[in-house]
Amino acid sequence: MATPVPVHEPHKFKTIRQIAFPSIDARKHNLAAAHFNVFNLTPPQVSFDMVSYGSGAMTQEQLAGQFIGDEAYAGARNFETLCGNINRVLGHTYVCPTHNSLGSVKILLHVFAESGQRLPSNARGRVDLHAPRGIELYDVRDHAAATFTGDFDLARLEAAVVEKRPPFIGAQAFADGQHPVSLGNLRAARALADRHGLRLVLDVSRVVENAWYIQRYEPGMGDRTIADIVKQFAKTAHVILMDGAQDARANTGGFLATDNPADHEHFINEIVVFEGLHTYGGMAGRTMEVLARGLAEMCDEPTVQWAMQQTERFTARLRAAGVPLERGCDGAYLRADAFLPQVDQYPEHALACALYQTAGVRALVQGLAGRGEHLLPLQIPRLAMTNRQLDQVADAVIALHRQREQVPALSLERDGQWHDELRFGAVFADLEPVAFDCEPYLAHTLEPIAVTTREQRLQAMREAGWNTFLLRSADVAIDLLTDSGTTAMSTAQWAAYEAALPTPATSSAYLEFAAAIRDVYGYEHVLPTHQGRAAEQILSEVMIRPGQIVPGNMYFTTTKVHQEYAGGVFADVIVDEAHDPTSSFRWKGNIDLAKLEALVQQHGAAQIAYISFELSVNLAGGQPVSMDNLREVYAWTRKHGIAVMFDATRAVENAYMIQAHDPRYKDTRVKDILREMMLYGDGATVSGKKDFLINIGGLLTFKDNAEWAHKSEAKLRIYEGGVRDGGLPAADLAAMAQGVREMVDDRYIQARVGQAQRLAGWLREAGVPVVEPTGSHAVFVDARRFLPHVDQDEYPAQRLSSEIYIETGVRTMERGNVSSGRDPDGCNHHPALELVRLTLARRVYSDDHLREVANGIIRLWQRRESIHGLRFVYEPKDLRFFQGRFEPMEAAAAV
Ligand code: P61
Repeated sequence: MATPVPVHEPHKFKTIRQIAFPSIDARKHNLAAAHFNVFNLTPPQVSFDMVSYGSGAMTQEQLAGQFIGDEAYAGARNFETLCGNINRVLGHTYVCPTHNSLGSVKILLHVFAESGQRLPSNARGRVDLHAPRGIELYDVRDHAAATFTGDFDLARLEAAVVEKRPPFIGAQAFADGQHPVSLGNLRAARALADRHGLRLVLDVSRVVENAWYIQRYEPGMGDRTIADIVKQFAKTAHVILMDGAQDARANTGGFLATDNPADHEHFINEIVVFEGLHTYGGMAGRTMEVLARGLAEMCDEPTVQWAMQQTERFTARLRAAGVPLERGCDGAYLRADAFLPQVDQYPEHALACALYQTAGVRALVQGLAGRGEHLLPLQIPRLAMTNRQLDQVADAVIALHRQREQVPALSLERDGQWHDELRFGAVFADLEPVAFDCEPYLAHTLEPIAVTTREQRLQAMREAGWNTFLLRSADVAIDLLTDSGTTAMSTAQWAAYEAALPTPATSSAYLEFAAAIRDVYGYEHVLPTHQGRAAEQILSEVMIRPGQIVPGNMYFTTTKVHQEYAGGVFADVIVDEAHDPTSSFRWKGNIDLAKLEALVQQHGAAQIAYISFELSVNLAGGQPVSMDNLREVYAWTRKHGIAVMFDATRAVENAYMIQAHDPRYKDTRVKDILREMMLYGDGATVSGKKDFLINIGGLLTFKDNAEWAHKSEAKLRIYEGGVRDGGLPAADLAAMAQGVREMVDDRYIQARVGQAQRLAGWLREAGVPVVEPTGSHAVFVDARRFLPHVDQDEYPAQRLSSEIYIETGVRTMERGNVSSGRDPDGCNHHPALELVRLTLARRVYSDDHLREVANGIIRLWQRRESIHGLRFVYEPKDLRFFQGRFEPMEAAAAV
């Protein structure tokens, strides 16, 4: 049996590349400047570039390979790796590397063919390469074939071979991107070639996608693996050639390979003339490594099934709406002439322009013009897009199809032989534009996630003492433990990281970071720290006199510990609604001014160290503070001479909640909302591992008080590092500076918070009790209502988080009785909130991952009575939730 289609990506996003969303006016301007030929548009002008060549997401293994290029002129190690992998995956012995498949074709034709010959093939696309050389491609594809439309018509092939005496027979896996070939037919073509003493030359650039068709549709092949079929398929030919930028997901590269040493010798004799040397063939060492690793990985069964599912889904959605198309191996090939029957000249260009105008989507027609095909490919960049994005692109095409009659023809202004040469003029029609609200980024590199069985997970949970903190990441499929430091960095952040110049003095990266903070917060003094708790320590030591009260809107573990270490006493002043998981009050992060007032009455203003004001209150469920509350608290503190210190760890998320739920701010950019919020405070600590979109880093910042900054710097030197780096390398500072710029992008933050809202919605629909309203960084499941039969001293949230892992491979975090600890008298605190936190890493998971998270939890909900409690078998004194170990009550009862 073939692997079932995975329900979500078998990987997560490791790094991302941001997408631009030019306005409709900008798009019109760009189109005119591009002479109405979308070939002339550049990526920053395009939202979704629907091309699959060299645009796929690499794995992190491939990316790592990029850094171990052996750039020796001769005999590079990477060449040996490449040869080994070609041999293993494709079964051919002798390898001749080339710079890409054009290089391979160049060598091939030079060695075997000459002008005036006719070459039978199942593919026509390569006519572009043959015609200019005076070699005619002769179509012998079986046009009557039903599924394997790329099969040879063997009778016509035989006739062609006898009559034309071609130099060889050309074959292409997934011919022209649309026509899969059966293994049986390819073998028959090979037999025919052998009978006539000819070589069968096979382009395997899209062999994986072809193999999927064989596995699915060719009788008797359903139980073979993709890897097995790929090898059989490639072995069937005398000579293979491959373009690295297709199935192997390199950005370039290629090769010819054969088992025939004489042919190989011919190839490598030409290589020195046309491509390079026989051990690099026009590829950098790193390219050979990326290609070699891509080859080794390209047959991974779940990945292939996932990618092909995307193509199926995309084309099915378009088809269902009546869009005329041919299904390709990597997307939908729109039939522009049927789409726009009113346009008789270059309908594919008219369609491409209309699609760009309405949606910023680029579909590219390439090669020789005037072939009379009028197909406009909408190819899916391999593994780079989510289903949510693909659905929205499909919907943009469907929206255009509905207004197809309005799409104008283009007038030819400059003719040419090739599509990229053409220039047009046009008058814009009033086409209804389409807006996207999907993730504003693509996957750049991928990281595999664990695939485990239930038995393996149960075993892992036992070994972890029923504590999700003690699980190995390698055993976790979807990790919702925390959003702290788990971000996928952008390519722009990596670029800054690489470019940063190290120094223990003042780095340019620090200046960039400080400028970014001044820009988004409006605060003058910028002190980097290695992460949030380090900033909290310094702030507490500088600002708290022993015995002083520190009022705060709910505690956070590390914040409270540092306040207490400095001699302060934490006082909770959050509104009562925050402690009630069923209250749907919108601003549960607010401070109750009456509680503040009471503290001043009781202790006097001088006894208040400062107000510790957290934005998007983590332990309340990621609950926002309203702008009104920020203003009121600030005004109140001005009367009493008390400072306001924000925990701005998730301030951007709070700003987004204000935009989404305070009608006065619905048209204000998140960046401007944040700037106003920060006006109502005097300083802030930040765990940069959240909002700042980085894996490590933190910040202590003051609006204008130079004395606090000076005192803090003295501590920074002792605890952290230099005053301009806080112990962070310049590289991390540079990535953080770029993250600060990216975090205030409205589309990003909307997509992020939208994920939490959708996940909560799916759970709520099924009756699973979740904290209301849903916050911004996480969804909190209410374990008290989920497991009402489990006593709070048997740790229902801890047990529920363990069961979620065993059921689904999803890791979550307890935030309840275990986290909150014991009173001095030894009794558990019994907090009002007994929760399991499902925390969303930034830019890492898709909706499909989260849908599966919801499904697993819903299955548990349906059998909740069978779930019991836990008891401690090892209980550390401080912060026991990190390292505590448990056993199930039922196990304890059985003894
Ligand atoms: C988290 F179980 N948060 O949410 P640092 N302030 C706030 C945070 O959310 C925060 C810090 C300060 C974590 C990590 C974590 O008991 C725990 O950069 C609002 O982690 O030092 C961290 O920032 C501290 C999880 C921290 C815990 C402590 O997952």
